[in-house]
Amino acid sequence: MPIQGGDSWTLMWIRGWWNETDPADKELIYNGYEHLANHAGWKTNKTTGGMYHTGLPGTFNFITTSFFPMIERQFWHPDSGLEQRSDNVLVYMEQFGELIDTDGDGTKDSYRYAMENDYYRDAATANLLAGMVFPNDGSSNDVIRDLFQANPPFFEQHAQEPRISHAEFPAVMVPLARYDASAQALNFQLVAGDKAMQEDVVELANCQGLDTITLNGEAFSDYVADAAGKVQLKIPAPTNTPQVWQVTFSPSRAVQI
Ligand SMILES: [Ca+2]
Repeated sequence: MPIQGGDSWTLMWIRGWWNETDPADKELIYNGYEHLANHAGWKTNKTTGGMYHTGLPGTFNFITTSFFPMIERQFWHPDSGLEQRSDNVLVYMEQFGELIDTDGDGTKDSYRYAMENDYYRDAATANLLAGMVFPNDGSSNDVIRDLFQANPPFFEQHAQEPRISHAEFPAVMVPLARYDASAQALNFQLVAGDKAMQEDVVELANCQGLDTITLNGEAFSDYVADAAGKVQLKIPAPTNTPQVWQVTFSPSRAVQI
């Protein structure tokens, strides 16, 4: 059984729509992962010490390798007895990382993984990002399946939660933003990007029932909130030291799903 680009594509996505009412169905896909994890096509790159996959045709090597972190996060678990390869895949891929200027203004605002003369630059970058988001300790095994098959669907579970709806990227960068549903708090950080800030506003959405806003632990009042839950925060110019923001909500805030 060869392992090529299409096989890896299937392994990454199949649990999203696969029925799995019969345990044998799940076992079948798991066997595919086991085959890939143990495949003789894995090689160690001499330059970086990282790991990459080789197969037939060789034009699929880069894209196949890029699928692996997301595949491993869906199938590897501590009892599997299989060697984990994701960390080494990321070590290998880092040599292809490059900063780019996506809007032509002379400032490099974005990052991607680009192997010279390879058609799968953007797809490989997307695959790697998908894999990096989730822990590789067996706690993410059902992430793709839950994304597509959960009831209510994943996007509806979080659609009504407070969030940042606008920041002046890349002048203002958001290294962290997470709504903590149990604490009813939106936590986020802002740092300076590669341009001077022109706007002095960051916009939030779904902020009905807003209670307090703090910046670095101090009460912050320079904002406008409307009845529709939109908030315009008049932020001080960000620096390389993160501004630590917290927005809290009254206990009566209704979370609609
Ligand atoms: Ca730019």
